[in-house]
Amino acid sequence: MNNKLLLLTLPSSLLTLAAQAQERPNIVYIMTDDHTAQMMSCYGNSPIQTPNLDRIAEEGVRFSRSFVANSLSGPSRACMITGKHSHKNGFTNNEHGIFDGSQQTMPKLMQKAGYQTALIGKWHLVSTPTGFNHFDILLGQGEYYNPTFMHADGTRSREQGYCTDIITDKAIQWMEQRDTSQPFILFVHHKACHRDWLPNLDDMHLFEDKTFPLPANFHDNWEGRQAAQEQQMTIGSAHDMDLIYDNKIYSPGDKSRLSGAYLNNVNRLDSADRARYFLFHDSITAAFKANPPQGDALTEFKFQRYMRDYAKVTKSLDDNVGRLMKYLRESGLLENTLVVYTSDQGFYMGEHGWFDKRFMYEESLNTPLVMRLPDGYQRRGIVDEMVQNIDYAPTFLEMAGAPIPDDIQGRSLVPLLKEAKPNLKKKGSKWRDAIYYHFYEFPAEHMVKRHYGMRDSRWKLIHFYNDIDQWELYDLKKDPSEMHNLYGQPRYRKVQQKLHKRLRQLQEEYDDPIEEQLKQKQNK
Ligand code: SGN
Ligand code: CA
Repeated sequence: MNNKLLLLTLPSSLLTLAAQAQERPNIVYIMTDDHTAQMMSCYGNSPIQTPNLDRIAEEGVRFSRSFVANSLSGPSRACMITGKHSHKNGFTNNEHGIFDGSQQTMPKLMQKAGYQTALIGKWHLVSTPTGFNHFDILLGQGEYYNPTFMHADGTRSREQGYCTDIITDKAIQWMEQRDTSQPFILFVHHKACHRDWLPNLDDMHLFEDKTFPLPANFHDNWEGRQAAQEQQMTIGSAHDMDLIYDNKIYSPGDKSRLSGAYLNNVNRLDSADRARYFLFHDSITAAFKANPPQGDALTEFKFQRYMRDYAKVTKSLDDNVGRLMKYLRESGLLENTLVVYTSDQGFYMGEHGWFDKRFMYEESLNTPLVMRLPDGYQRRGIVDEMVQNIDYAPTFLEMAGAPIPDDIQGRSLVPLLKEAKPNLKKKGSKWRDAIYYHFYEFPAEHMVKRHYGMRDSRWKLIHFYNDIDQWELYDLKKDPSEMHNLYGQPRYRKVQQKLHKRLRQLQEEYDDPIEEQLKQKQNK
């Protein structure tokens, strides 16, 4: 039977479904780990080039104010997969969390709407993924070299190669053999650029003659910010940034807090590659040991090594995103596909003297977000409206033509994306004026205290609690690097009051019980 005849014989409900399947966009949702906007050239001021990521923005949109709800991997992933803040989805921190996969999630709702769902790469939510027709995931944080994957049938295998390449290969393979009668959503979730920034061996030599500029506040002394003073994520601290694990300064027999972890990771390479890896790093170690830097010079040496390794890992990531985009282009899928590129949070590239994330300060509250839009979505260029990772779930659902359940807390971005010039002043289409944030993982690695807060287009109010009770207030217009805590200064009394009120409203709107919990604790 030819196709036309086949269509004529199908009942009309099936015909509608078939037509819908063709019209509804596919979604390729690429998410990286710890990739930050300061290291993505379309965001400006990046010391490295990311041409393939930039191209997504050039052909689509780039969000200039894209935030997470909780700047840590598992919690961030739980927010995006449920469209809800951490206190609602229950996964508040990496160290004690197991994601309750029986709850409502976006992949399950997408399946219900007739989408095929697949997840490749980092998952990090501990429980077995639910709502996916197919998954192939890294264990926990995953490994850069010859990583082990857990497959959908529960079996595990160690695969030969570099993590970012393998995840891309698997994503393409899945699209090649998918059921083409249905639209799909594919999560491509990389380990790159997470600590300990182990490069693809072919990229090891890159950036070695580059000197990265120090951020202006690299030598911040955290005056007026107690939580910042008490963190453990400082590049200059021998405890926080490990010369062996993080900076790869190692000769056989050397030991440090994290040297065992370093060797475990590198020893995953087979012997020829391991020899190649050490041959390269031995010369850097020898030069270091011949003339070991001290004090600030040592801190700056560690910064340069950190930046180079991060840049190498990011180069491979950008190449692989290019490879995935080439596949989408050449297979004819691109025009009707929403391609999202984002990260689970931002990262400090030496700002305040730090690496890692967690704080509600701009570098890690922000996360890169660019999208190439499917047919029928007209918006292009920079989107300045404040968006958050709880918005992805409702966005994907609306694009799929599926209903958005009332208990989802994020907002669909479709109204921002549909028209070239959306009218957001119209009654009923006003966009949000502030976002809410809450970080819980304390006491824990890096020792960033618990805090919550709100940010609007100009101001930020943060409350650090648990073992302290400290407020911070920043004027992002005058002090974008958040060096001057204005809280309690008489000049800012009015604005402070206004922000407190808005923060309270946000906590009520999102139903975060923290204020009541703190009050109860005080009364005890
Ligand atoms: C690991 C890292 C930390 C990092 C957390 C969370 N330490 O524990 O530096 O903050 O992951 O990162 S390491 O010694 O194992 O490298 S997250 O992105 O997964 O939340
Ligand atoms: Ca992360």
